[in-house]
Amino acid sequence: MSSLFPALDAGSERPALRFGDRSLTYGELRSAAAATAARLDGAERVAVWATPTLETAVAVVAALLAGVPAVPLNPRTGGRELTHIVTDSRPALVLAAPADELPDALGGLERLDVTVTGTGTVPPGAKGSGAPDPEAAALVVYTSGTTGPPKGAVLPRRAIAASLDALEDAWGWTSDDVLVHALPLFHVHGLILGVLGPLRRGGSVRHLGRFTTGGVARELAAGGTMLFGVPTMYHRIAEALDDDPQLAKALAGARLLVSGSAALPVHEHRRIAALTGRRVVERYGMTETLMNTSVRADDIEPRTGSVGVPLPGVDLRLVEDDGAEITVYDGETVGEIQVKGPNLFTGYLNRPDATAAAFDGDWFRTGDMAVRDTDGSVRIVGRRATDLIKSGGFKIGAGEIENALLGHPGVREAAVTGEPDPDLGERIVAWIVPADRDAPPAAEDLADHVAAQLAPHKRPRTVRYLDVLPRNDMGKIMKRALHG
Ligand code: MCA
Ligand code: AMP
Repeated sequence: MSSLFPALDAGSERPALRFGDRSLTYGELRSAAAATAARLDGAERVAVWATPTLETAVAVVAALLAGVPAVPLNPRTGGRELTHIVTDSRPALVLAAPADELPDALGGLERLDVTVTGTGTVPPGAKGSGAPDPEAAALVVYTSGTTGPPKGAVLPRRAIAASLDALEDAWGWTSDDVLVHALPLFHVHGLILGVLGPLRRGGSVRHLGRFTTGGVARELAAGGTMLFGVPTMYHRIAEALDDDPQLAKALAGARLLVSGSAALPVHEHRRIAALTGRRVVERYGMTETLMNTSVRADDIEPRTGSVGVPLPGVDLRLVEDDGAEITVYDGETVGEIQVKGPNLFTGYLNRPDATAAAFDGDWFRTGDMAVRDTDGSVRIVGRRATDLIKSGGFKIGAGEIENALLGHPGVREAAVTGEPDPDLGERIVAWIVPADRDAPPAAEDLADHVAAQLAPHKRPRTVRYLDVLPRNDMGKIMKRALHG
């Protein structure tokens, strides 16, 4: 397999990465990443403390050059989840920016400081240089399931290359594109699409550090051509548009506005189109599959509410509950989306059981329910598992939050559901039977507890107290009976 980043091999004075007021050209990135790569030789796997900074991008590129799989860590992850991830993935080192303070939960993990001004060359024979094995693991990205702790999806180099090249085709993505975004760098969206994507094309990325509509307006007005965001970000943009003509002008001037990670509600599509004259293009993917479908940039139809057509190389089918394939494209018959293609992961780390359960033969079961319109485009209508919540574009398993809540001394029983939220898409709601009826734990206490154990985005936004949880004859909690 050839290099993942031809433009990096060439090195040049062209801009590659900009985070705030710090930036690197391709030549500088090559040199800095090679310096770090040289220090990874022989490591089996490394963790990256994935703050939204230049150092994280350099660390991940370094690991790819060295051919050492990288595990991006959410720097806000709490003790319990972090312990799980490092115990499961056993990184030899954690790569971090020199100023980062690392938590105790990383245990005795050796640290390697990543500098963006380093100079070096990749050692000859490094597994990531020359003609690396396309099946070799590039990244291990942790993702939540309905129950239990997150699982590490092992993503080979082949999947990253295939998915990014399919998007090149769908979006006409070139080296002239300047991508603007503010996504976190420990998930596929922000890291693979948002950083490795521009680098594979030889274009550039400007990361805002944290999301603000002002930052989006500023960077798009100053040469940004594409914007990537989750629906919560587009919702906040739509809210700000009325009072911010600069934002409307900046969006109107962009070449492509892309939304993903969750469904963008039709009314947000319409508000943004009405106020900017630009439509937002949706693409559909998953940690395990990278990108599956997208509305094409050159599509002349508006496609509101559609995630477009399967990307080049991706086979997609809809399947009934009994396993029968749906062959009609009638915009009505609902089935589970299954996919296969070079974009797929190789499996969950240390979890052959979960990997086997995720496949139907060669087909990966996404758990997403959809219909196909008469032209073959896909419309997602829901999810098979009600115990998976998408909040702010993050996938969160109800089970992991319930387990964390049950570890709080004031909680006797707990159930977690998702409720519609205009900003987050879904809001996490905790239903609690207190250990002591007369002294229930405060909602804020429970939110802090979950944030400290798991991650802040997994904290319940609403807590409701009950005397007893509704259960069926088998003792199973009947979540559908829980209503606000
Ligand atoms: C609040 N905070 C707390 C607590 N309460 N911290 C600790 N304990 C608490 N009890 C802090 C937060 O850490 C944060 O700190 C601040 O308060 C605000 O938090 P929050 O309200 O949760 O965040 P937000 O501002 O509402 O964030 C919205 C967001 C975010 C920016 C849209 O949800 C986001 O970045 N989403 C992106 C998700 C994503 O990338 N998904 C990709 C996975 P501070 O203020 O200091 O920050 S899906 C994927 O990859 C697939 C392949 C795909 O299809 O894309
Ligand atoms: P994750 O497992 O965090 O990578 O999230 C993947 C899930 O996000 C998918 O299985 C879908 O449920 C959801 N998703 C991603 N993109 C879209 C989209 N454009 N529309 C609806 N759902 C989406």
